[in-house]
Amino acid sequence: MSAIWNPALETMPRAELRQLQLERLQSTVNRVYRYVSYYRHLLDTAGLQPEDFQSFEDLRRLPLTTKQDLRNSYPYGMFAVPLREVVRLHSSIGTTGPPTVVGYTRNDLDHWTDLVARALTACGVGREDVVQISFGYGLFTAGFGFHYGAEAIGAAVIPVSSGNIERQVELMQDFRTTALIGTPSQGLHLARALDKLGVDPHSLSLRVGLFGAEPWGEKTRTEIEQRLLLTAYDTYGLSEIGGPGVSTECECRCGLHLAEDHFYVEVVDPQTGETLPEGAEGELVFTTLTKEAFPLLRYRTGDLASLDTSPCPCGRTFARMSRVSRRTDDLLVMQGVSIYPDEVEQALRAFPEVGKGFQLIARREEEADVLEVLVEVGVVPEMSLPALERLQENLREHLTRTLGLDLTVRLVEPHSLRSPDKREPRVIDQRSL
Ligand code: DLL
Repeated sequence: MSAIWNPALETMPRAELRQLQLERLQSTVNRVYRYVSYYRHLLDTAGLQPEDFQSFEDLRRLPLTTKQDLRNSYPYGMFAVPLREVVRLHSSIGTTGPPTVVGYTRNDLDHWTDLVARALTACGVGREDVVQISFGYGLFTAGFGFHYGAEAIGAAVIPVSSGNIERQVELMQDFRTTALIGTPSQGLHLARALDKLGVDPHSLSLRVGLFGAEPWGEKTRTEIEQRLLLTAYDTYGLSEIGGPGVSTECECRCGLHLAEDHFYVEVVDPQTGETLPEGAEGELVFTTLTKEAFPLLRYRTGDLASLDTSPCPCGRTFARMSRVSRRTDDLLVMQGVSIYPDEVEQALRAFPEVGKGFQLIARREEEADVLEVLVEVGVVPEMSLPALERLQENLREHLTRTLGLDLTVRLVEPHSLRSPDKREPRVIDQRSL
């Protein structure tokens, strides 16, 4: 079993952990009541004062905070410190509305670094490793998040960022990369690039990979492991809560350990908002416990998972969450037909000419629901206009038959919906707007 970065905290008895969480919750509530008008208003409306928070039951009396609440406060309305105390800003990828901006104080950055260091250590990455970070650096939290964590554990960091796949392969060969960090799609993309360039994976030094920032499953894990010859771990996070480092698998790979000393996690029924018992699948809801610049109470993620607090062979006592395989906003019901994006993805696999990205857009036109499916064209080969029109019509026929619903298809540019740095939502439901 590999080392534990912060054993005193990561293996703390759960009763002590609860006490620590409660104390940190009380100080967070105090802070947001004083400095964030949105939360002051929320507490006042619920008839709560900060000193009323004596248990997590009291927290549950507050409504959930949503992405829209963050958007309404764009850019700095939810910050709990003045800007002069903020030393870093990141932003989520804007899709339908203004993006969300997250700020970090010096302490926030130190905590974040520590969380990522824990995650890397849990996956067996250490100071002997050469870590290639293939996540984008920039406003996206992933590149910088992993960068500082990897430096903290003393690994040699290659900040290559995303893109330029040939260069990625060259660096893996020349710098003898042992640990690869990126999205699972990039993992597969690299595997294909090795094939194309005729590089034998046995000639590389890869042994471990941390993959996340998008849903993936055991099939993809097996494929990445077999083609890149490494052990692949799932790592989860979201910018609103701080970025990567929120939860990561340990070597047992039986769920992702949540950094519960920094976050209080609930699973709620996405429809009613009611807290669900351990083991039930529902929407993950996070309350930050140590964040100074951008604290959030009961933030609903839209990610579906379940929790498990049973002992883990690795010795960590932090609860484990299941993989996030679906989002609450993923299911689209139209004319009584339930449409899952996974189903569409599978149907599109029959067409080698199309790329990975697609988007379902539901609209209401003259009292009727209509569905438009945007489909990315693949990068190669270049197609003539008549061939594109034929493809579009074939896709329409195939999807109409598979989904049992009339729809239109529109082809869009390669990578315009999905690329290593960009993930448009797979479903946009404009009917309720
Ligand atoms: O993706 C942070 C991150 C970076 C996590 C690197 C892991 C590795 P956002 O851009 O705000 O932040 O996107 C967050 O991506 O709510 C999930 O829906 C999805 N997501 C992130 N990690 C996973 C994962 C980063 N391991 C949103 N499995 C989240 C499934 C994931 N979905």
